[in-house]
Amino acid sequence: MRLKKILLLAMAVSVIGGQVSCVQAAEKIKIAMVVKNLGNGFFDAAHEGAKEAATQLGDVEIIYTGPTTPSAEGQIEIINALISQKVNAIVISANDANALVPIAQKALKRGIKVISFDSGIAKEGRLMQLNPSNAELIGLKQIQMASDAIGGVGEIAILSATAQATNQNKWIVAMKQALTKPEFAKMKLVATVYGDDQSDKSYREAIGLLRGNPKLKAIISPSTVGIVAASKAVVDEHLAGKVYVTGLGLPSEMAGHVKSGAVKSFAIWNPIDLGYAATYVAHEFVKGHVSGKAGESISVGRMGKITLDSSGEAALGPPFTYNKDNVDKFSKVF
Ligand code: RAM
Repeated sequence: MRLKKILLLAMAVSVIGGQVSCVQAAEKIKIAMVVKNLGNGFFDAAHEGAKEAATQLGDVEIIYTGPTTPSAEGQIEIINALISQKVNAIVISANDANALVPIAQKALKRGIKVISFDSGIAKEGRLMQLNPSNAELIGLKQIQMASDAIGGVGEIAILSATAQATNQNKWIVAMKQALTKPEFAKMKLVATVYGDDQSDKSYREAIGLLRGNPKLKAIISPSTVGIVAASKAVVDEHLAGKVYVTGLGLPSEMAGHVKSGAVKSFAIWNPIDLGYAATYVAHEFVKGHVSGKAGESISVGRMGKITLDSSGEAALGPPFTYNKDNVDKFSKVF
């Protein structure tokens, strides 16, 4: 009975003009989304977007996976397994730009389309990198928000994700560049620490920043995990209204901290859209519609088209700013 069912499902038998033709039911395109780590709300939202794209495309199966803590080693193991599973595409937010290149190249040699999104793999290990937005803009935006919160004067510190994260490292470079602008001359970056996108480590690092730098005025966290932990640390140390936290956060996780007074404003792009677009991109590569050449335009469903630059990268729109006036509304979305 079960066998009969399987046979019926797997084969469409049609009789055309006396001829019998057996058509194998089309297998779905397997797209694996490999995130920095599981249990991160940012990637859960990207997964939502991937599922939305898969539903629209109709011929896609999403395999959502990642290590429990954000490490390149964990992702290498996962990619090895995905190669054996013969997935059609891997869409990865990389924990290290270079350490993942050999395994990514192995996957590429087996015909798997490897695309990085959010946090990139070095050029030689992927067909393209999908950036959420422009890195310089993301850096400048965060310095601007810190400046607005503290009146442009005082010590600031950065609480990042892992020390190897491609995306955060690019944004830190951009923040340092922004700080050289005359309008930010009275702000001083006194420390950069790493919470590894883990709540407990980020919290401990934030407490360390607050206790070790009594003149600190702002903590910028370019990580959705770090910004929540830093806000909690500011509240727990009774420093709300004295030290301000800003950076990149999810409205759903930050609404309470806008109310607690630890945060005046923060920013982020839509992570659902990012996961959605990354899935469309992978589909376009698997279908052979694009190959990753500079100048190529790629269709990303409801989001229109994106264009590859000379480094094989493309970017979505600018980040959006949240504060007490709009955070509740958006906290229902992501
Ligand atoms: C964390 C991750 C992710 C980053 C966001 C802003 O969730 O580090 O890669 O894009 O923060």
